[in-house]
Amino acid sequence: MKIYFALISAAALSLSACGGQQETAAPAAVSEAPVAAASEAPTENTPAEQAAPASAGNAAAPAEAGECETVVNSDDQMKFDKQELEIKKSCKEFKIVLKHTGKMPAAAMGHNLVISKSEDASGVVGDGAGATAANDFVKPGDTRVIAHSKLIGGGEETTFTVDPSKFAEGSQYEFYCTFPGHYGLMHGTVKLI
Ligand SMILES: [Cu+2]
Repeated sequence: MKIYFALISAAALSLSACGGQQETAAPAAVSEAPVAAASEAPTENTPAEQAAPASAGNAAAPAEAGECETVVNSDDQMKFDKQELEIKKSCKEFKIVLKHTGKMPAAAMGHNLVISKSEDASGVVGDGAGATAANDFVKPGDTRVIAHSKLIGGGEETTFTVDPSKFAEGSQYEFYCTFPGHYGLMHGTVKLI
């Protein structure tokens, strides 16, 4: 019996010794892995980082024509600084930068810029109020909307683009803010030039 116990305890010792070796071996293997991954990662990223600015530069060059871009300011007094927004029809896409020069947050004095036919404005504004701030006060998928910006608060700005081919000859277009209660002071005419 003594021999039997001795064998068992010897087996147990060798098992625990074995487990101990594995435990000490495992962290060594793990600590090697991140080093290998980290040393590989930069060599993979470097070519991608070099390629990105080159392609961005090429794409930005033709779109940088100043005639296809305008800035509209809005403020804490619930006003746009333009009563008329000129959009050049010959532009492939027309960029509009909306700035909020005030200090009030979007929840209290948020502004957006929405463009539609004049006859559709009241419907877009009405449905926009129900769409809530989470949807920038524009009903999702509203086909009456030619283009619209995000809702912004004081100190923020946002840029969006308009496709000039979406404006039909002979129709009247407006731009306005759909934040509830703002349309009365915040609307103007879109003039296609
Ligand atoms: Cu507004």
